[in-house]
Amino acid sequence: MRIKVINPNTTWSMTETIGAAARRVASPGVEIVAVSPKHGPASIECHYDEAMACLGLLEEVRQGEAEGVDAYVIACFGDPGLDAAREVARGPVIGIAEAAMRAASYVATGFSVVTTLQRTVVIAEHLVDKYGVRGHCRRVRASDIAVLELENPQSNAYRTVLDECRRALAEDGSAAIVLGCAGMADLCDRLGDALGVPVIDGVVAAVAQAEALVRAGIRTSKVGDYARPMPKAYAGSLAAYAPTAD
Ligand code: 5HY
Repeated sequence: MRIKVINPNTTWSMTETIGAAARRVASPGVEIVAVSPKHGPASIECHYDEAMACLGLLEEVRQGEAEGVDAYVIACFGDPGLDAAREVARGPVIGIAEAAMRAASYVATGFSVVTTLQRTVVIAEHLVDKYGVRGHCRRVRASDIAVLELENPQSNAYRTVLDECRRALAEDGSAAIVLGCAGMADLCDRLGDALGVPVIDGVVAAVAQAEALVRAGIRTSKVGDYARPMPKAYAGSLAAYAPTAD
């Protein structure tokens, strides 16, 4: 089995962090291919970043289809391009936000999301409603750390995120924490040990769910709105991205 884990931002050190987390949970015999697109934002922290990251992300899915990839993980907490990727892919495509939120709902009656900048809170809030977990999500909080500061050993990121997690558990009535950034994957185990509650990293949750779906023979439906994109002309520099009949 081959699972392609796509970090839609172009910061390779974060892709390596994500790949390491994915490999720790993958079963023997499951190949994890962790990639970033060749072009796109260094980090995704607003709607514009998300939109611009989708082109490279979808190109990685298109290439994966030619490489025989069995499932995909979109390793960015906004789950950018998720529905479009599901149109292109035959296998399951799992976004880390959806995977983490659903996993949290299995192990606690209430969870808080702790993400990065305040302006990304609304993106996670929209996903809470899209995925139907409003009854479980007590609050989406920002730790007010920039995504790339998670890659900076001098940034004290662990302490910043830990303090916000502690406030969540004290104030929100939550019994679990969802980490709101793929770049937090390497903080997960330490945070869980310090907090004494389930701390869920979306990369791990998504890889586990993707692997389970592939083993169960469950693939993305090609009927309805996840059918393949219709062939048509794309003008200008996007011509190479035009959907084809194959
Ligand atoms: C992520 N951004 O997981 C999101 C987190 C965020 O570059 N990778 C990013 O703050 O939305």
